[in-house]
Amino acid sequence: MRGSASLPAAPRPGTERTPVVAASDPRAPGGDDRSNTAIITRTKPRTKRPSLYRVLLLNDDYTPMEFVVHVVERFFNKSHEDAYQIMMHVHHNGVGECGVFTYEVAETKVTQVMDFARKHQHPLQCVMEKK
Ligand code: TYC
Repeated sequence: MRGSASLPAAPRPGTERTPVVAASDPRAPGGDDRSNTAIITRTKPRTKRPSLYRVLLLNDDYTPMEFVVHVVERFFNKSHEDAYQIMMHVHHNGVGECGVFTYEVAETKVTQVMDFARKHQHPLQCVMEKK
C-alpha cells in the first residue's frame, strides 16, 4: 500500500501550470498567501512529438523487380544496394518498409509511388500504417 500522504495527481502533459511570480516573492509557491491574492500562472508550452507512419510496399506477381528498385531509390532516397534488399524483402515476405515519416510526408510518398506505378502501368501497391 502507498503512503497516506498522497501527492496531487500529475497534470496531463502540456497542462502544467507555471507560477509567473518570482521565487523571492512572498506569494511564490509554498508562500503564505495572507494577501488573498491569486498567483498568476501560465500553461507551459509543450511540443508533442508527431505520430509516425511506416510506408510499405506490397508484393505482386507482375511489377518488374528493376522497377521496384528504381521506385525505392527515387522516392525513398535509398542506395541501389539498399533498394535491392528492400525489393527482395518484399518479394519474399509480401510486404516491406521503405521508410518512416510523419503523416503528411508518408501520404505524399504513397501518392507519388502509386501515381508513378500507374503511369507505367504496373500494379505495384504502396500503403502507410501508423507505428
Ligand atoms: N514479385 C515481383 C516479381 O517477381 C517483384 C516485386 C517486388 C513486385 C516487390 C512488387 O513490391 C514489389 N517481378
